[in-house]
Amino acid sequence: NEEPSSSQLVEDHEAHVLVAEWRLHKFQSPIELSHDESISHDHFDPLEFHGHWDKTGEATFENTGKTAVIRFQRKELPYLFGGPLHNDVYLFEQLHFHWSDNDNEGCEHIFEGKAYSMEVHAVHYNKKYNTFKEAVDKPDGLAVIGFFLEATDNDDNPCFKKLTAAVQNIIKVNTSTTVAPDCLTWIKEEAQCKGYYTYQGSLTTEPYLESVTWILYPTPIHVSRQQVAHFRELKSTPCEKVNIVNNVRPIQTPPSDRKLNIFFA
Ligand code: GRE
Ligand code: ZN
Repeated sequence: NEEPSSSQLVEDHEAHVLVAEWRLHKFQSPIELSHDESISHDHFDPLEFHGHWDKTGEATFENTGKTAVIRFQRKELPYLFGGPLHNDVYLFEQLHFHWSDNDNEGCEHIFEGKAYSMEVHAVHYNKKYNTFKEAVDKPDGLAVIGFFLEATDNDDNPCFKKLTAAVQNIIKVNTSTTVAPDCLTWIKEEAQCKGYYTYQGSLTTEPYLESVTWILYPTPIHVSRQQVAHFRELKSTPCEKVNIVNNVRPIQTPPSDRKLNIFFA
């Protein structure tokens, strides 16, 4: 049993103060999405996906004890542009998953009162801040693309086969495996030229910073029940007794003047 160092105590204290301060703000995520309560726009700048999701360089897939996360090792990262992003370039940082212990819950945002089995977050940071760390507390620091996954009785979704197979290599906490970079090519196909919901919100994990432009695609992607079940096998502690079976933040009630926009394709 190690005593925490004084610098660790100071850091923890500062982190708690930061969390308390941010909680006073009113842009917390996730929220419920509803078509009728959104401002609709028929015309929109499509979100542009640039860079090569599928070329050279491997990706690492890691069990962090809280989620499963994919990062690229290479320097040349895919990036986002256009849409609601005010002409800034947002570089890919990581992609991670949220899920729960059953197929009827597991997403963070709720769409028209319905919960899906999982939610995928592709986290990007504003290039003008140079690093994710610098960007994470800026109001225009992050852009996160969210997709819903819905477990069905159908066969495995082939686009996710490499990923769901790789999940079985990172059962132990803090282990990682390499995956082919083309395991994320489905993102472009699912998102390009489709309409989306967008609003200003926060991280859904500590320290809940209000720095995220959320871009959410409402049509769920179908995967098999087995593909979702693999994620529930991941361990959250080294003693291997506890699985990651709920990494979902509950819905946050937005203030009445919170704006939610829908952009139709
Ligand atoms: C998360 O940890 O779930 C997260 C991030 C960054 C942006 C959004 C988000 O790490 O939900
Ligand atoms: Zn997330």
